[in-house]
Amino acid sequence: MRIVVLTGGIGGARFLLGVRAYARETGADVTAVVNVGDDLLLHGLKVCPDLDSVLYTLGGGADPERGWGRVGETWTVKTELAAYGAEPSWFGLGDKDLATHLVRTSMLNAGYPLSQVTEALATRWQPGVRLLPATDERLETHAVLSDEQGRRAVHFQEWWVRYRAEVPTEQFVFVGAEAAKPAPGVVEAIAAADVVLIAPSNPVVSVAPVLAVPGLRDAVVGGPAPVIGVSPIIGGAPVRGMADRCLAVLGVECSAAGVGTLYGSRSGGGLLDGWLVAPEDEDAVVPGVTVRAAPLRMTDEAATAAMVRAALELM
Ligand code: FO1
Repeated sequence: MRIVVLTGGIGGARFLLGVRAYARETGADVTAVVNVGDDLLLHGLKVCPDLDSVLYTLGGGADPERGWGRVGETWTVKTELAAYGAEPSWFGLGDKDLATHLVRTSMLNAGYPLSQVTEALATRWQPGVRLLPATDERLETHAVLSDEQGRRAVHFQEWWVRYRAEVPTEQFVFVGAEAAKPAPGVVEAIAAADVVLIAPSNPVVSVAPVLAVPGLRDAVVGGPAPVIGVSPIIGGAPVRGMADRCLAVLGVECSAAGVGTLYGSRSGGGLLDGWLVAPEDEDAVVPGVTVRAAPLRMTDEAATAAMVRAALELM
């Protein structure tokens, strides 16, 4: 079986642990199409948080408490930058993590596209799934704020990390999306897939920027494979992260039904054929979409693989 997963964020990386476990059991082939909207240029370096979360999580190098960055990290460079008063001081790169950004940036500066750079980084981490950025082009999620300083756009990371998503926000924009193309292999993988899974990632700032790449959404919606989503909301609260604050910006209820309805049914011009929700949300109704319930807490790899099996039973 060929499985394509649209993913982003730490929840998405942890979901991939379960997809990989399922694939190891069954011989399935997995391609992860990863959000790049969180990416930023910092101190001259290209940082790709969602791609790195997948590499580190599947490669056994992620910090289990923070979820992002490397386990056993040290912060000498961050301390030295602070001593120079270098900004931004609200976003920290660990010493081990920095090596990834140095290698990536050198390769990008040498002319390699992000997809090839990611493949090169994956030779070290051996994630066991094929990892593709949604696009090789620069695509950044920005938040449009409206506060006492007026109306202005800030990078997603400033909104998320500096302001903890607690500033009056009008909308999100995916800067560069119109000119972006799906990375090589993305549309082909979707066209050849037996199923497309939407990871329990943040629908607004992880999945939406992936689908904003022209041609990518059409490949999923118009493709032959059933599209099954897994709810990132359990009992009205995000499994992790701040999806509640992101959904509030869109005026969407923070519930399994709310997110399912935001994605919409494929038969009605939306995305989904099936929607997997937690037992707490078994009464959720998404018009035109088959809804099933199964435990959705990704407590360990076996529990996450069971989630994946439950999602695939919706096919
Ligand atoms: N999150 C934080 O809350 N504070 C940080 O200083 C921070 C640094 C950072 C560096 C590299 C990286 O790959 C991720 C980092 N994150 C940090 C996590 C990141 O902001 C978000 O969790 C993701 O972008 C959301 O998926």
